Amino acid sequence: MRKVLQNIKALVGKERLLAVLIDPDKMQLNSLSHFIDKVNVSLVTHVFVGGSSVEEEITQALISALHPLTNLPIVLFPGDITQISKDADAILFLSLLSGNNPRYLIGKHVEAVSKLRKTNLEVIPTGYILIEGGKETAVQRVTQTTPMSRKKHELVVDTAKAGELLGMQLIYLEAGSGANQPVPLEMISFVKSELSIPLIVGGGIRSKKQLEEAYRAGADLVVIGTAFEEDDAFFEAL
Ligand code: 1GP
Repeated sequence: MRKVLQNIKALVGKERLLAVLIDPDKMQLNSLSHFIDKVNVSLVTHVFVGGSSVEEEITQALISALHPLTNLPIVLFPGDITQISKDADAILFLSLLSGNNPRYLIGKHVEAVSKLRKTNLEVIPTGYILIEGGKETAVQRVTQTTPMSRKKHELVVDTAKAGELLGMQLIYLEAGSGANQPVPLEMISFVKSELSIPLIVGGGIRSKKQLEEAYRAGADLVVIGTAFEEDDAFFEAL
């Protein structure tokens, strides 16, 4: 399937897209089938797979097990090049625009190419912007970068726009997994109004109300991991 981005673009403004994030380090393979049964009958439209530091075989094992269980697009959301699996449908080729660490702006990408060459994955250039979420998150620790201030809307807007002008196909505003505070709604609105590419928002969204607010503010696709991981009933709540 090479149509993940095309489908997202086609659905923007028509359908609210929702990705469940599965961290291979946290998901037990023997719980996967039960979990995916719930995903398949929920509002979820995409399955994202990734974590901040996951060993190679663990991601591969999870994707292999996941593939026969769902028809939803499986999209890699990798924390590192060890998380590239040829059996997913697409990969978010993330450049951490909010940080000034060259390894996460371009370095890891160069390392990834020899692996990507051996796959048929749809590669989606994605500008990834980390926003303060009220606590230190794994992305911050691993990348050794500082998130952008929740108050500097203009700088975040300009960063997202610069990503678009560089040719990114998606912008991802991230408060970090398990964030205390999701990305501010006003910031989502400002960024959305400047972009002509789809906007992904994630991190710290734990209720239906917060999800709806994020969509209303302008998120095209929302990513939720922790709330699904911690509470099975969240699927029904949605
Ligand atoms: C993290 O945006 C995702 O990269 C999801 O965050 O786990 O807080 O839902 P949560």
